[in-house]
Amino acid sequence: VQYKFPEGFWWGSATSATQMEGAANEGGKGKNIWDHWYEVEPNRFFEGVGPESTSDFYYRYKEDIQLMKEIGHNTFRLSISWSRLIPGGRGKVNQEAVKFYNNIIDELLANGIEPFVNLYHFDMPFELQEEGGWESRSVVDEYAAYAKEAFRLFGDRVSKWFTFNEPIVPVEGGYLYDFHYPNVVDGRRAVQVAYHTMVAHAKAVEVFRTFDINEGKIGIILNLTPSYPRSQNSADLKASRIADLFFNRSFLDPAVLGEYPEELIEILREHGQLPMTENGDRELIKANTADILGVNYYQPRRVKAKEHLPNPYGPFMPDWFFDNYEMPGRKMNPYRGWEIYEKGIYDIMINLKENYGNIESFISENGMGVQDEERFLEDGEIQDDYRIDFIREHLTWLHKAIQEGCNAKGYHLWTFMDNWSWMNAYKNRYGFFSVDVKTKERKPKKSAHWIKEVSEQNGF
Ligand code: BGP
Repeated sequence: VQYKFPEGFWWGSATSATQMEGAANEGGKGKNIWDHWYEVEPNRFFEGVGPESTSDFYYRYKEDIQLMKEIGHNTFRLSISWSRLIPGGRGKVNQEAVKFYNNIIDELLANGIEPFVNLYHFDMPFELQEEGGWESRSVVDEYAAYAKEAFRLFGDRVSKWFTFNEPIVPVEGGYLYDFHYPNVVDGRRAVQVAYHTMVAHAKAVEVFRTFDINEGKIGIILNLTPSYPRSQNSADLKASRIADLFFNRSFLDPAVLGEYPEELIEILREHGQLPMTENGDRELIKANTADILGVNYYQPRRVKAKEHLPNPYGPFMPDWFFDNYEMPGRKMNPYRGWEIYEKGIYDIMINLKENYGNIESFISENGMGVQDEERFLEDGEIQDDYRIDFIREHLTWLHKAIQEGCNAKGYHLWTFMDNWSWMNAYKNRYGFFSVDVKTKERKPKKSAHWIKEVSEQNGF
């Protein structure tokens, strides 16, 4: 073994309720924005395949947890569906959901797999979205109430908690770039949504601290996209710094350091975009920082100085301050179209060590989406050597970061088995296991055997 990881390293994978559970209209679950959006626009992004059954984990969790164990997982991240636990988003807890999540947690623990539980993965209960979603301050309070229920119900057995997965994505998708419900393009509302999400995070952390959860930790999962400038000239550097402020530091700083970057506040103030706040928010955010940080890393952001002036009458956008830059010769995932830059994982970790108190962290998502993966089928098994290479290269950089003192505790692949996705239904396959969309049959890919070996020898 050339690359040995620290003892107790977390090997596993991640998923989310909407993408994996299925049973979207069963077990007393309420509607979330994805159920709704699919109902009204089934063909816009979803190719006519909705979230109603996805990978059917709701009914097959036992079998799936055996497969997790079989490939050496010692940890697994899932999310609780707010609209399943509390249909409508407020009020009464759904006992069928309690039973379901209890079963999963107990089954994982019985198989030596520690559950990492995330409270929110893009899935606002539809009724609360109708009340304004994250634009509404009362939804923030409902979220804190939901978090409290979850800690009360499952906190005796779950000790790793996360408030949000990639909270910037609903801001980008829902309020800036039109790829998540409610498909609004309005910078001011985007800022308000981002701010309220952070307040919600801090409130949930505050509630968490009132519970006596044995060695319990709470944190947040952020998709960090290191920002690389085209050149070292001052205009490119500035563009890259501002992109970093908007897309990384807008959540990373308040979540870990307890305060927003001064420069970000200045930019928003200058453009009249500061959000509405309440007395006490600043102290709340300051006092309730994360214990642990999940890092989702897929691709970097390459940035250059703005070449054309933005339309001054258009809505305020982060894009006023930079252009994206397609670096010649960059390595692309040929099967999906995202850049692959393995060293990004190292740069993120070094940044956390140097500027964020070396907070305890782990790679909570990293993975390679592949379209038409069936074409790699040989002798009944998908030969995903490209995925093995992808994981190995990223792990090599993660290993180097750990060698240099970074506090990285684990690696979770996105995802355990192929699942339904927000923008493209089943187009991009990511799993260690393939899933037949019709029969739901699971089959290991070559990478499943490989990761089993890696997890068992704690390195490669
Ligand atoms: C992340 C999300 C996941 C997952 C993944 C892959 O941003 O947290 O939910 O979907 O991206 O992206 P996609 O499914 O769009 O290929």
